This record gives sequence, structure tokens and C-alpha cells, in this order.
Amino acid sequence: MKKAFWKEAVVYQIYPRSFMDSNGDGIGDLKGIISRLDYLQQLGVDVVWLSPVYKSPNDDNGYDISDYEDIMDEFGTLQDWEELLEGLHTRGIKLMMDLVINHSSDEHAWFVESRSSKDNPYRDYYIWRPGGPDGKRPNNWSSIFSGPAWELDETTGEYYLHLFSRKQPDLNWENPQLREALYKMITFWLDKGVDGLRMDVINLISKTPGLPSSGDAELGGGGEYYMNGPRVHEFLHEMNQKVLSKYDVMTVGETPGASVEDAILYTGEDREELQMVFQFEHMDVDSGPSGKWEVTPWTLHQLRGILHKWQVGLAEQGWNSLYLNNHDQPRMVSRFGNDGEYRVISAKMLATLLHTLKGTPYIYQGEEIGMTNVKFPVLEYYQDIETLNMYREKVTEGGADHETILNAIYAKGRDNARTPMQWDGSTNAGFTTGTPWLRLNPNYSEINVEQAVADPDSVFHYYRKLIALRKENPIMVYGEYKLLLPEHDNIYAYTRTLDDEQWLVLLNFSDVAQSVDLPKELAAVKELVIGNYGEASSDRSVLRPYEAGVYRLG
Ligand code: TEU
Ligand code: CA
Repeated sequence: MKKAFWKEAVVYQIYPRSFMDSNGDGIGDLKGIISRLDYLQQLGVDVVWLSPVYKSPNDDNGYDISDYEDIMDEFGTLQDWEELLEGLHTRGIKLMMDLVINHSSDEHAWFVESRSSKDNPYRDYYIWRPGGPDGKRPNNWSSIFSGPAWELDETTGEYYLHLFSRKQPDLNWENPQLREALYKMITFWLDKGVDGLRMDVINLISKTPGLPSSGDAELGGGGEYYMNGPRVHEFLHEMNQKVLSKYDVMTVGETPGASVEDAILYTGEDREELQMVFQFEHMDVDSGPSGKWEVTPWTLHQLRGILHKWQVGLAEQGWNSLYLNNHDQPRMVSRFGNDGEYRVISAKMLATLLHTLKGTPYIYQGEEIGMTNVKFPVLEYYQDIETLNMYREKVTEGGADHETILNAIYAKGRDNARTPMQWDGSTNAGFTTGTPWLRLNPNYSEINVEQAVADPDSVFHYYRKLIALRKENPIMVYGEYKLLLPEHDNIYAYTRTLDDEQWLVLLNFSDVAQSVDLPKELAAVKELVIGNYGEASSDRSVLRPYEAGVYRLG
């Protein structure tokens, strides 16, 4: 396996709106991030992935871009951005920008032109279709943010496609001019010194010709006609050849609905497309047949089964990215650990998993201090468009039970991840001196950066150790992964092996002690490399609640 910086790196994701507000308007901004760079350096991360900071009307918090080559007013200016890049580089940290090119904002100049007339030169930058007889939509696809994926535009009497909100029209990648315009824009940023790109829903860019309906219902899904579509590899290869390959740039594609086989095609080293992808299978482990809002209990058998499949599937070709949460997902300690009695211990256990599987770990802001999900008492406190659209469709229009849906929001809503970063115990957790755009999680008086940095046993210092260990131990990056105890109900156990070195990882996913029965050759433990209880237990055949241990064998 070839060595590479991006395999060895640890990435930290910043959601700028919620990270740090510098001017009291309640919205996080670039100057706020700049003021916290020493904290990131102390943590030891190698790369910052910045969620979108481009000009945007914020229908979807920056994932709806109205000008790709400028900064959102609330976040600052291009000059602030340059200062951020320099501040990161001075500290040896690289910058990965978010690239949202499956769709733009409807307020982007291209769309303003495109919608103005059928023969406008930009018409074909987007996906327009006439309606059918009796005012039928061009097909029955539904939007990922609820309702139909088509919006009728009065000006020309045609519909445009939007897989996300109606203010996020899909770009038409079939059009070579559109592709060239995007490549030019990407070049603009790479020339400025950007080190990496995270590509939003990049596997949705190629739609099946003819845009067939999905089944006979009035609204179908449609994903089978736009996820990993017919020309997606051609487009990514082209982008790689025309732009990416000319720079030293780290790339990760967000790919909902991608299988291991798809991922090998996206990330195989001979393919010249991307370096790694965010797969979603493990994010569906607690979803029912109707989707994410049908909250369903998960088992370790399921979660381990998925992660193991990906570990094995990408062992020789491609590369995994490792994450358990981000700005779209609930907080990992609440979802996969225990955010009550065992919050600190279980957050460290999950961190151990993320940093000892094979792949590149991604930390989402606040994860490193064990931030948890939030339960707002009333719907009015929520801001996320996906959540609000879903509530309207299911409760306001569909008559579903308010409590049931509110509980689904508590479990899965994206605002769980978006409550402002908890810096200290002062008013609004030191995030802002004004009124925060989204309310804070009321637990900030106990869970905050100031507390975590001061406490040597905190989740924060455990992350610091894991990151530092990665720097000294190539086995964490390149070591071969092998599963142990595949039938255990509560323990995820595996080895990593590199040359003549071998590590054993034992993770208890339950809140009760579990006994472990390891094969004899693995019982010869030399030392505990890192463990979430501080020291090794005297009885190694028992794992304490949520215990994580990494042992050097030999
Ligand atoms: O998310 C893509 C995606 O699949 C989302 O639908 C997300 O996972 C969803 O919340 C799950 O129900 C990306 C961005 O990460 C997200 O923030 C954007 O809203 C979306 O694309 C549109 O740009
Ligand atoms: Ca601000």
C-alpha cells in the first residue's frame, strides 16, 4: 500500500455558523475561527475541513451557493479567508474546502439567467423539463428535503429539478460548458492555496437519461436514477484530469448510497477520481424502511457488520474515511454511546474505534469534548430546513402525532450537531456575546472546552493522545485489520498488524461488564498503548462498561 499524507492525517470539521462568533451578531464567522486556531493546534489535527463559507442566502446554511468565488457576508471577507488560510498554514494545518457542485442556489447568477428564458445561454446549466398533460410533473422523484423534486417556474412555464430544497436547483453536468465553468471555479480556489476538497453529494451529479419515474406512486424516491449514475465516473475522471491532478490536493467525496464496489471505483488508486469517500451505510443502522425518521434500535452485530465489510472491502484498493457524526448527523456519543452516566468513557471508546480502524479519521467540532444531542422543548427552536420540511409534511399536512415526530427529531435531527460550540461555562458558552442563531445545548455549563482542557482525564486529552499516537505509529495507518470475536453481542475486537508489530483493540459497546475469551496467541499482552479507564484492568478477561483498550502484543 502506497504511503500518503492524506492516509496519515486526522481531519477536523468546522461548521462555521456554529463554531465561534467574533462580532456579537450570533453567527459564527471566519474571524471567530481565527481566534481559535491555537486550540486546533493543541488538539493536533492535520487538516481542517470547512463547511461552506461562500455567498449564500442560507436556505440550507451555505449548501446553497449564490457566488462560488466570494465569502458570505455574515462570515467575513475574502481577506479574512486569506488570513485564516495563513493562520492554519503557519500552524502546519491544511485547509480543505467544501465543494457543493451538484446544485447551486436559485440566487446564483447562472440560475437567474437560466430561468429568464428558454433560449438563454445559461438555460442548459440546469435541468429543465416541460410538465406532462394535466399539469403533471416531469417525473415522480421526491426531494431529499420532502415533497416533489420539481418546481414549476412561472417565467417559462417549465419545471426545474431540485434534489434538495427548491432553492437548490441541480446543475446539469451533461452540459460541457457547465463543467468547464465549475473546473475554472475550482482552479480559482486551488490557485489560492487550498489543500483539500470535500465534495458534497458528488455521486448524485449524473442523472439517468430520460429521468424515468420511480414506480407508480405519485411520489417515488428516484435515488436509483441519480445515485452513482451512468456518467459519474466519467465526470469525476475528467475533473481529476483537467484540474485535481495538477495540484497536490486531498479529496473526499460525500456519497450517500454508495456500496463498497462503488467506492472502489471512486477511490481505487489507478482510477484517478477521488482519494476517499464518505459512505453512509452505518448511518442507516438505526433507520427503518421508510428512512431516517423511522427511528429503529440498532445492534452491535449490525454496526460492526457494516464497518467490517468496509474495512475488508477497501483493504487492498481504495481507502476508508472514518466518521460517526458530522453536521448532518446526531452526536455520536448520544447515538452509539451513552450520554448519561458513561458520557466520557463511551465518547473515548468511540474515539478509540475511529482512530484504530484503518482509514482517515474525521472529527466533527465538539466531538472532541463529548458534546451531546439536544432536546428543544418546542419545534420553534429548530432551524434546519430538512427537519422543518419533514415536520410540515408529516404533522401539519399529514396529521402524524407531534410527540412521535418530535422524538424522531431528538434522535436524528441535524440541529443536534449544529448547536453552537461550547467553549466555556459563561453565558452562551462563550460562543457569542449576542443572541445565538440556534440555541445552545443547556449542558454547556458542564460540557465545555475550558473544562476539558483543564481536566487531564477529559475526552479532549484522550483525542490529543490518539492523534499523537498516530504520528508515532504507522501501524495505526497502514496496519492490516483483522476481526476477532465476530459473534460477540457487545464487544468489537480486532487486531492491526504491520511487519512484526501487532496491536489488539478491544471495545465494549455496552454499559455492563463483558467477559472476553481470546485465542491464546493473543493473550500475550506486552503493554496497554491507550485505554479509556486510564490503566489496564487487573483481570484482562473482563471489559468494564464501555471499556476500550489498545494493547501491544508480543
Ligand atoms: O448532505 C447530503 C445528504 O445526503 C443529506 O441529505 C444529509 O445526509 C441528510 O441530512 C440526511 O438525511 C449534503 C450536506 O452535507 C448537507 O448538509 C446538505 O444539506 C446537502 O448535501 C445538500 O447540499
Ligand atoms: Ca458573527
